[in-house]
Order: sequence, then C-alpha cells, then structure tokens
Amino acid sequence: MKFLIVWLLVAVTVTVTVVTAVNVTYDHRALVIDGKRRVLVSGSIHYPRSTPDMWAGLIQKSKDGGLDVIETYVFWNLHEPVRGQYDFEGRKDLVHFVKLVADAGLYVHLRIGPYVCAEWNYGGFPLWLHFIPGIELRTDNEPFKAEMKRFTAKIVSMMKDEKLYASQGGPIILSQIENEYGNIDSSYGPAAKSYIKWAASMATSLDTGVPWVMCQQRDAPDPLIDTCNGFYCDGYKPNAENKPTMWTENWTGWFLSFGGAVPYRPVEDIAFAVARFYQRGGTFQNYYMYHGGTNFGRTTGGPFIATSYDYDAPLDEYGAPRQPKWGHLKDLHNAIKLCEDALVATDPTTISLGQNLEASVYKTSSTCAAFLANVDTKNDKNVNFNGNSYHLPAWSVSILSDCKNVVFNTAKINSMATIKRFVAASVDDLSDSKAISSEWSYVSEPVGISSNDAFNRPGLVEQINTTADQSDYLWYSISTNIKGNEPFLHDGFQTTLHVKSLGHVLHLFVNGQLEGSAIGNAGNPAFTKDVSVVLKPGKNTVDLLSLTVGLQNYGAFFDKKGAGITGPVELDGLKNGSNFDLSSQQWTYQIGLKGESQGLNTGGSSLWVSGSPKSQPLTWYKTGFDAPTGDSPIAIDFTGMGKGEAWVNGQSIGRYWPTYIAPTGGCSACSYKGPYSSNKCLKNCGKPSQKLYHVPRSWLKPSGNVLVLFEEIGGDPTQISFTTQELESLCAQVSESHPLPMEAWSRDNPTRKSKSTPKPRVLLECPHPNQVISSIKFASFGTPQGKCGSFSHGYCRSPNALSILQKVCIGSRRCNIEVSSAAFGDPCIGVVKSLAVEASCA
Ligand SMILES: *[C@@H]1O[C@H](CO)[C@@H](O)[C@H](O)[C@H]1NC(C)=O
Ligand SMILES: *[C@@H]1O[C@H](CO)[C@@H](O)[C@H](O)[C@H]1NC(C)=O
Ligand SMILES: *[C@@H]1O[C@H](CO)[C@@H](O)[C@H](O)[C@H]1NC(C)=O
Ligand SMILES: CC(=O)N[C@H]1CO[C@H](CO)[C@@H](O)[C@@H]1O
Repeated sequence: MKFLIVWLLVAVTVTVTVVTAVNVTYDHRALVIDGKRRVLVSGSIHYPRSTPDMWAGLIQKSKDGGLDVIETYVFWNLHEPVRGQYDFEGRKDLVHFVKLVADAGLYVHLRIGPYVCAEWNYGGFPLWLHFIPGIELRTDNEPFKAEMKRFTAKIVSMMKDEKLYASQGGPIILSQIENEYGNIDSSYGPAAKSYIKWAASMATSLDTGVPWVMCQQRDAPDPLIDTCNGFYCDGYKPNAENKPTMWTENWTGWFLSFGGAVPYRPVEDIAFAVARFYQRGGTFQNYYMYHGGTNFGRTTGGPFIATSYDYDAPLDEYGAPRQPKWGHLKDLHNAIKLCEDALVATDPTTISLGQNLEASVYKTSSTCAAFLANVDTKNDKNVNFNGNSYHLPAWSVSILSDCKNVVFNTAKINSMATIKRFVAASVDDLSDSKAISSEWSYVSEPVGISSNDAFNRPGLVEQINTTADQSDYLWYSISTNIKGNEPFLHDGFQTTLHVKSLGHVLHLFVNGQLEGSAIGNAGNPAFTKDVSVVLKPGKNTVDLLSLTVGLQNYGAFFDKKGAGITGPVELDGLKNGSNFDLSSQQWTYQIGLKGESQGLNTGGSSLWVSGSPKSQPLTWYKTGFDAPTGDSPIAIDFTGMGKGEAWVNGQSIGRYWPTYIAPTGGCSACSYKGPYSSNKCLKNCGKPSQKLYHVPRSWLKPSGNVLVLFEEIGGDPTQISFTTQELESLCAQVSESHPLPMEAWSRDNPTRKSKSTPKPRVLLECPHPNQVISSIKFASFGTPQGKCGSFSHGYCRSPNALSILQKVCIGSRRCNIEVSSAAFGDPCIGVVKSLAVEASCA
C-alpha cells in the first residue's frame, strides 16, 4: 500500500506540467516542430494488445530505447461493437494511453484509418458495416463514407476534447487516414481516386492542427504526406517537392500464423535498413512493431493469425526488451541523434566509393555527418573517405557523426544479448506437480442443435453473413431417415460424406460422434473433406460444426471473403454416377455454442460436474488456481490440449491451438546479409506454431482465480501448466575493432568527449533491479567462436579472462570492462581480438 501511495504522488507531479501549443508543419526535409526540423524515430505499440498496467512500462522502455514517437492504430470494431454504442474502457482506453505517452514526454502518431489491416479481425471494421443496405467498403460509396466520417470525427473530437493534439499542447503530432489503399486501389476502378480525394479532404476538414499522412498512397492529395511501408524504404521519394520522406511501417519481424513457423528478422538487417533510410534523406521512420503483444479474445485477423503477436519486436510479447535487438537499435538511434543537426541542415550529397559502396554526406559550414554503406551482400570492403580508410562489413552502414569518427556500424553489435526461457512455475509450493490443477470440473457441450434460437433454411448458408461474427461457431445440422436400400450405401451401411467448405475449420459429427476434422491454412482457408461413415437404420443425424479463426484483414474486397459450408455436401456415388446431394435440403442452424449463451466462460453456472473426462470433444473445463509467485511474466503451456479458447477470471486470453504444427522445412540458417522477406528467417519448424499463451499478471489475484477452457477436439487439461519467463544468460561479444560505446560520444559536440583513445567495452547488466551477476559461465579474450549459449574458445585466448570477469562483475548488477590487450594481456599479437562473455543473474 505504501508503495502505491508513493507511486500516486509521483504520477501527480509528473502530469502537472504546463501545456503549450506546439506548431507542427513540414517541409521537404522533415516534420517541423515549433519552427525546427526534427529527425524522429517512432515505434508501434497497439494499446489493446497489452493491458493498461503494462502501458507505462512499455512506453518508458520505448523512450529508453531512443524512440521519440509512439504510433498506434485506432481499432473501430473494438470501440463501436454495436453501431452507436461506444466502448473506451480498460484495454480500449485510448485517451489514457495517449496521455501516458505524453507523460513520458514522447509524441504520438495516431493512425485512425479507420481501416487498419493490422492482422486484426476484419481489418478493424465493425462487422455491422457489412449489413448496411447498399454499402461498399473502402470506395466512393455514400453509406460507407458517412460511417467512416462519423467514426473519424468521433475520434478526432475525443482527442480535441482532451486537448491531445500538439496544436493544443498535447502529444499528437501526426494522424493517418486510410491505410495502404494504394496497394489494392486498382481493383476498385475509377471510384478509388475519388474516394481517396474525399478521404483526404474529409480528414483535413476535421482541423486537427497537425499534418495527416496516407501510407502506401502515391497519389495522396495535398496537403497529405504520402509515406512508405516495407522492409526497406531507402529509395522512397514523396509525391511533391515540399513533402518529407517518411517511413510509417518498417517491419521489425513478421506475424505468426497458426500452422506456420515463427518468423524473425536479424537486428543487423533492420539496423541496416533504418540507417540506409536516414542516409538517403529520410527523417521519420516507425518500427512496426516496437511491441507487438497479444491478440486477446477473438481479435486476430486472418484467417489463422495466431494469438501471439510478438512480431520479433524489440520489446517481446510480454514487454521485456529483446536483446540484443533493443540495445543495438538504441545505439543506432543515439548515433542518428548525434547527426541530427547536420541531417536537418541540408540535403545529402551522395557519392559512389566503388561498386556497391556509397557515401552520403550532410555538410554545412558548421556541421558534418556522413553515412558509409556497403550494400554488397557477400564481401566486406575497405574504403577511403576524406583521406581516411574505413572497414565496411558486407550489408552494413557506418555512421560518422563528425564525418571522421565511426560512432556506429549496423553489423557490429556492442549491446548485450540475453537468453530467456519459459520455465515451469509451480502454483503450489508444496507439490512437485507442474500441472495448473488436478481438480477440474467440466460441462459437455451438446453435439448439434440445442438452442431455442435455432432456425431452418433450405440449402446451405454462408457463415459470416449468418453469425455476424457473434461467435466462431456455426452448427449445420440435418437428419435423414435410412431404410437400408439407399443407393449410396455400400457393404451394409457404409458410405462417404463429402463436405466442401470455404473454411476455416470443420468438425464433422455423425450420430453424435466426431468422425473427422478439416482445417484450411492462412494461404488457402477453403477445403473439401471426405469422411467414411457408417449409418444405421432409421434416423441419422449429421452435425457439422464450422468455425472461423479470425476474419480476413487484408486485400481488395477482403470484407466479402466468405466462410463456412457453402457446399456441396454429398453422400457417395449413386448408380447413375452422380453423388447424393444433401446441399439443397432443409438444414437447421445454430449460431454459437450453448455454453457461450450460458456464460460458462466466466466460470459461473451450476452446471459444472467435478472430474475431467480426457480427450472428449466439445468440453468446457474449469478450475481454480493461485497465481504463480514472483513478478515474471506468465504463460500457460497448452501442450496436452487440442484447440479452443481460454478465459482467466472471465477475460479471454485468446484462441489456443497447440496441435497445429508448423511444416518441418524452411528453418535453415539465415544470414542477415542480403534482402529480407517474410519467410527468409524462420524458427520452430516441425513444432507447434504456438504452445505458450500470455496470461497478464494484472488479470490475476493472489488466489481464487478461475480458468475456463473450451476444448473442441479433445485434450487433457491436467497436463497444462503455468510457466514464467526467466533470464537464463546475459552475453556480450565485442571486438577491439567495434565502434566505441555510445557513452563515449557527446551530443553537443559530435566528436569524442575525451582526447585519450578509449577502447570498446563490454557492458553487462541484469535486467531486474533486485538481481546481481552471480556467475560467469564463459569468458574468452582472443578469438572466441559461437554465440550466446554456445560460445567456445578459439585458437587464441588470454588465460585470465575468466578470473578478471569474475572479479569485476560478480556481485554487481552491472559491470563494464575494456576490450583490450591492456586489460587481458595479448595472447596473439597482430590479430584482431574480441571478448565473449556469458553470465547469469540471481
Ligand atoms: C507554424 O509554422 C509555420 C511554418 O513554420 C508558419 O508558417 C505558421 O505561421 C506557424 N503557425 C503558427 C500558428 O504559429
Ligand atoms: C452475404 O449476403 C449478401 C446479401 O445477401 C450477399 O450479397 C453476399 O454475397 C453474401 N456474402 C457471402 C460471402 O456469401
Ligand atoms: C441420379 O439419380 C439421382 C437420384 O435418383 C437424381 O436425383 C439425379 O438427377 C441423377 N443424376 C443424373 C446425372 O441422372
Ligand atoms: C503490403 C503489405 O504487405 N502490407 C503489410 C505490412 O505489414 C502490416 C503489418 O504486418 C500488414 O498489416 C500489411 O498487410
């Protein structure tokens, strides 16, 4: 409690700052804030993908990582689930999020959209839009434009009421209207052009006092700035001479799909892309994502986007810095900021230093900064520049903040690395079991129609039109009376059922038994499923449970992409060669599950029966549990379960699906050198796409928590366990040839602070303030090899590296040591040596 009071006092003092209006404009070089051109670094954090109690920490770690701007989309379907009924509570509290960014002293780029893509359900559009008569989405259509304008104006006026635009003294310096429409606008014909003109003038008319941008929109009308999205944007030139070069989405990694391997992007390549962008005249770039987070509930787009939206971002799904990505990009941002005065003073002069070698110089009478790039994908090169010689590794950029000294090279990582693992957490100190609980209760979900709201239709219906996305689930049910002499029966009562579906998942029951399942994939959600079935004399029921796994979020006319069993549904061949078609018969439909309408997800209701039947399809499970101790982030390891959704104290942690396994191929070693693409670097091949699911600490009480699962295909809940994220190792590997650490350079005078010649240093720091370095697992000065977790000595090594590191580091939270022969003795004269260290904290 004491802690809380102190914290409140601090919060109050911080927020009572004087607000003054800030004038944001732009010219051909940069955004101009209060008359001064600025070089800005931005990062995306989507507020609903974390919890409000995580926000301040995420924003602070972004600031510590060298960001100036936080960018977020606004999620229309979250804020207006029913037309005219708004929701800005909890994770949806946009105003609170923007204010926290302001409290940290950072700016906001508010990308209203309101189409946002974002791997978010239906691209952020509320599903009710689809049912407005005469509507056509994202084109010059009056009903659509009326809705888009109403929502955009609503968000702008909320921001204005809270004085959140820079023009009012708030943090918002930029806003976006529409989103990547230029990628697909040709499909919409001439109406696309008039729609974009309308969107630009509608946005401008809302009079925010700050500039608007459109991303991936070459024809963005004045005064909107057209900006670039992509893995690289260094060739981008805006569509008018008076607009700055801005990069609104630089993909720090890529998103995960159920059924896919886990994508990652090496930091040397991101740093290269960002340095190239500023080298060639860019002044604003945004990391998409800086923190990806979690797709809680049913918010993922798709189909098949996973619940984790980690994105290999500099802050991991749980909010912790991903090292060395976070640290290396921080060093890059510092290096760019050292050059800011030169960057904004003039346009770059670019000169070739040879094949694949390029220097860009920003020089005025009083300041000079240079970027030297080697875009060769294989060979390191030595170049001469301004009378000095520089070594440039392949696919790298060196930044010279005074046109002479290298303060940073994108391929040389000085930052420490960490290895983190999720380890089993016991909820009960007295027991050795890793299981969350051995005491479960359950409710069986009826197979087929159980609700009074069920309805009949002749023929098969499209799913999204029918459910309006009120649930993932739609039952298609039919019964037939079998006499035994039907022409589709073979060998007694045996036949085959053929079901054709637009996707995404199907569970097929005959006479109450699960006879088979079918799943599509992200690339092709549709499928045909053939199941051999045995019917019986008399009445037989066929119950098809069709599921969506996130609605389409991208592409021209994505909103019209259907799902569900649109047929045909047939039994095996008749004597005349055709199949027996059930498609056009009378079907009975039920939207959603009985348990959903009974509110079983909250754990309430008196229907629960104790025990836990194993591997039973369509079962709700419930247990109580105590929170794992400590304050490390928590995830549930769902190994043992099939597919379903999970709720903690009534809040959905998302869809779980540990049985959807990534293909075995595609995970071979990936080099950061050469152009990146979304499937270039993959890990976890042949393993579940996602087995760990984030449980936010703020959703838990110390004890008396309720966990509910709905399992579709069958699993054993006594196998699932809590894990917590723990640090296994801290590492660093720094060469004598690396640039000096950032602390050696001064912002006011971009040349070195001290006249003596300092050396590169290794810096280790335990992330947790209450921990100290407890052991040095490995240390080698010389020619060590390998990487964090598997370092080994090379042919040359100093005999005393381990004892020196032990002496300097053990017992301290951070330690710092020069990488030089002066510190360690010279084990191989004339060879460039490095220091590699692996340590642990406790
Ligand atoms: C804002 O800055 C622009 C350009 O720097 C200038 O033309 C304009 O007058 C300024 N507006 C205000 C309200 O100060
Ligand atoms: C949904 O219903 C509308 C109106 O009946 C129809 O035009 C549209 O094609 C349907 N969508 C799908 C995917 O079947
Ligand atoms: C085959 O027989 C079925 C059932 O008698 C009938 O409905 C169908 O039209 C026939 N198909 C052809 C191609 O004759
Ligand atoms: C054109 C393209 O691929 N756009 C993607 C850029 O990345 C964002 C975020 O991952 C996606 O939402 C876009 O679809």
